Amino acid sequence: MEVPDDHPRKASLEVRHLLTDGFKAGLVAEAGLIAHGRGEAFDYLLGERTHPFADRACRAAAALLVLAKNPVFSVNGNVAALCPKEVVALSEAADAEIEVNLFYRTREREEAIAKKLTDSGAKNVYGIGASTRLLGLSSPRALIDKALKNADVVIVPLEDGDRTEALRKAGKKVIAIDLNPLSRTAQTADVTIVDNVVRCMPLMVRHAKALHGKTDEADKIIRSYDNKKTLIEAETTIRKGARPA
Ligand code: PTJ
Repeated sequence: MEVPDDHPRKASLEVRHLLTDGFKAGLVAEAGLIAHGRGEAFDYLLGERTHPFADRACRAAAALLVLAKNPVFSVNGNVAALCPKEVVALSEAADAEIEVNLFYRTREREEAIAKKLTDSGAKNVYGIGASTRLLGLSSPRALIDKALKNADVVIVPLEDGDRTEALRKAGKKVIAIDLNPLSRTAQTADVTIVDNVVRCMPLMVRHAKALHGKTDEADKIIRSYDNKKTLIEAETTIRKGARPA
């Protein structure tokens, strides 16, 4: 359905339609629609805009990617439906591999998501039929492609907290994108971007391109970055309620 131009919630409804279309196309899990609604509520309280704390986190995330040897981008159904082109752009800007990693894992969804990503320009998509397990995690999210087990930095948008904990225990740095600063994922990650994935992905691509090859600068950014401060600023902003830009 075409949303009329003068509808006050046009942008939000169009993003919603990406999810419902993604559900019909077999990319998004039923629970993914519910997860999006939760995200929308936090986004509303954030004024549906990118705050300075999120921009700083995007820059710190880009710095981690510049310093990484084997970065991996974990993609689930919601992310594939919302921003497949930006996933490809960031993976190219950061020399990161892309893996499909699902909570509600079926072969059909793995393949539909991989196809969406290759149709959007991805050269390689890992994780289809993955059989290696990440220790300390019993959900299907534990399955990783053995080609990626040496990942040192993992980007996990819209994740469950237990995978982030397991990745950190395995010695990996985790970049989370989560509109809820109180979630276990947000609290456990090394860098948490409290912003809508559709807004912060283009920003991360810009930061990753600007920092490409600048390891000294990236190192300086990481040393001065404080994720606890980001989370406190995000929670304070939500509790006060931010106005739209
Ligand atoms: O595709 P699958 O099978 O891997 O399943 C994916 C879902 C999303 C169903 C699964 O990961 C899940 O249940 O996620 P949760 O535990 O509901 O967590 C989703 C988190 O992402 C919540 O904290 C939401 O606030 C947040 N969120 C939702 N939409 C967005 C978001 N954060 C950033 N941008 C969004 N658009």
